[in-house]
Amino acid sequence: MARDLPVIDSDTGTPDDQNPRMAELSGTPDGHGRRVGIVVSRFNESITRKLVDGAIDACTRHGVAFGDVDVIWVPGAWELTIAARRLLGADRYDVVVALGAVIRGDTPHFDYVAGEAARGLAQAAVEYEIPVAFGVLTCDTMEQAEERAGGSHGNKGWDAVLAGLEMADLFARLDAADEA
Ligand code: INI
Repeated sequence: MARDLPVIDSDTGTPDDQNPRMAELSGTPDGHGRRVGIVVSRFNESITRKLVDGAIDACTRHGVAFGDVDVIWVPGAWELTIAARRLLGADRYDVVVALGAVIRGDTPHFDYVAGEAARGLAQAAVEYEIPVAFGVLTCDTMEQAEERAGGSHGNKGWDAVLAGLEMADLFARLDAADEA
């Protein structure tokens, strides 16, 4: 498969069929013409609402049409996987973005919810071969979550969209290289 990729000259950064050394390809977070499905949990909604605001802002600022962004709310992070799988199976989205906030309490509940959300979302992405961005905060305290939902550590909803759009663009380039 890699043999079919364009060969990039490592000195000039341009394709160079005469001097093949390696194939190098990456995507950019270009949202033009792309459809984004956002699944977000209501648990810790004061945090997740900020994540979804950041995610929508990232979509529209990177070229996704407002009408091509859908936001689907679920009760908690545990439910993110099954909702994401519905979106992935809908044949509508180029990217699915999962947003949530799991905050550690006094019981092992945190580990089950956070662990299964991560495992389930990763597995779904691999099965469907559609990027699923992981914007689920797993924090010890509410303060840490605030810092990552538009505070001193940025907005992980925004970051998740950028990663998802970059992967969608990369996959489009890989598809084009396969067909060339
Ligand atoms: N869901 C979260 O999204 N974050 C949490 O911190 C959390 N805690 O701590 O319990 C949480 N639990 C609910 C869970 O996601 C399910 O909605 C619930 O178990 C019903 O299936």
